[in-house]
Amino acid sequence: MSGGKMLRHIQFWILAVLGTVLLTGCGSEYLVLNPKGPVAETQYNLIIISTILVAIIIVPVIALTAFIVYRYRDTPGNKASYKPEWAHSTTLEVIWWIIPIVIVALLGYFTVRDVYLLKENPNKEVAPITIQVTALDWKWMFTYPEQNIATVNHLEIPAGVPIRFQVSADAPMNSFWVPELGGQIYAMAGMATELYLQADEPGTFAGFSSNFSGEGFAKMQFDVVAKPKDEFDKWVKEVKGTTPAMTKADYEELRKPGVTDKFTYSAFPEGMFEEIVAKYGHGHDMDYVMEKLPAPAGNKSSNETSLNTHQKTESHNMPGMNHSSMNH
Ligand SMILES: [Cu+2]
Repeated sequence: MSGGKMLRHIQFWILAVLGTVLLTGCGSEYLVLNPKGPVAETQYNLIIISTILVAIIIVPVIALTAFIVYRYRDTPGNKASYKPEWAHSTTLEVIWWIIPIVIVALLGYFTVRDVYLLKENPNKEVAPITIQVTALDWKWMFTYPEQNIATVNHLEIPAGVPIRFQVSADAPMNSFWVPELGGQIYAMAGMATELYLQADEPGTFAGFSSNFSGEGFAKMQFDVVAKPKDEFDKWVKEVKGTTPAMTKADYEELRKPGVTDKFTYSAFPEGMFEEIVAKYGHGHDMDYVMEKLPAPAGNKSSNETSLNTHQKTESHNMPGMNHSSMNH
């Protein structure tokens, strides 16, 4: 087989493999590759752009490696030219510096652009609703400050409306992830991370913790049910009329390590999420936390309440937290 013929063989196999991958498409089991909202879509596009940019280097390098091994193999009668004195080529130097520089610049441009884009409301035409997410051992608690309802291990959202999630933890670190709606964000004690997600159409989407957190980790799953706005409003009304209110004692029970079922509450103690965040903050990040978490309407003193509660309670009892190794 000549070198040219071999190269054509290699090209054939690369095209065959790429063709198979592309034509097969993605089954619905690949959640990340099936975006169901604007955030997941932006991230999906970034994955595709990055893969193509990276393939510009990887595919020729793999093909050339195979070609060179074959072309310069040590067999009698190999006609490939042998140039032991060959040391420098300006043309080649330019090629293998310029191409990576352009690729890295493009990767950087698209990544930074999307990272900043996704920090903001992905749907400027619609006002977002806020949902507070608290990772507990080993369950997810969701509090809706605007509706004053709470749920555990399940989430209902209006479709077509951006959701501004504020994510914290009253437990070791977890990670809040609804792959069909967007990438994960860490749930950490003492701070509230922010994540916008939106489901374009009604549907049920799987939610996970994507950061291992111990014994009950595998059960830290929840469904996100997106429904039309009027059905969501109906659901809120129903919750208000038919479920119990969460008390502080209920919460203390809930935060004990263990696996639980789904729960729904018609109310929750005012400022509870802010208190959970403040509990572990002991001063360093408080300005930031409080600026991000304005006091609920009608309770102007809740910030102070949170701070006082924090100082009195277990501000340094975080399991697994090594304060001496932290930069305070
Ligand atoms: Cu500390």
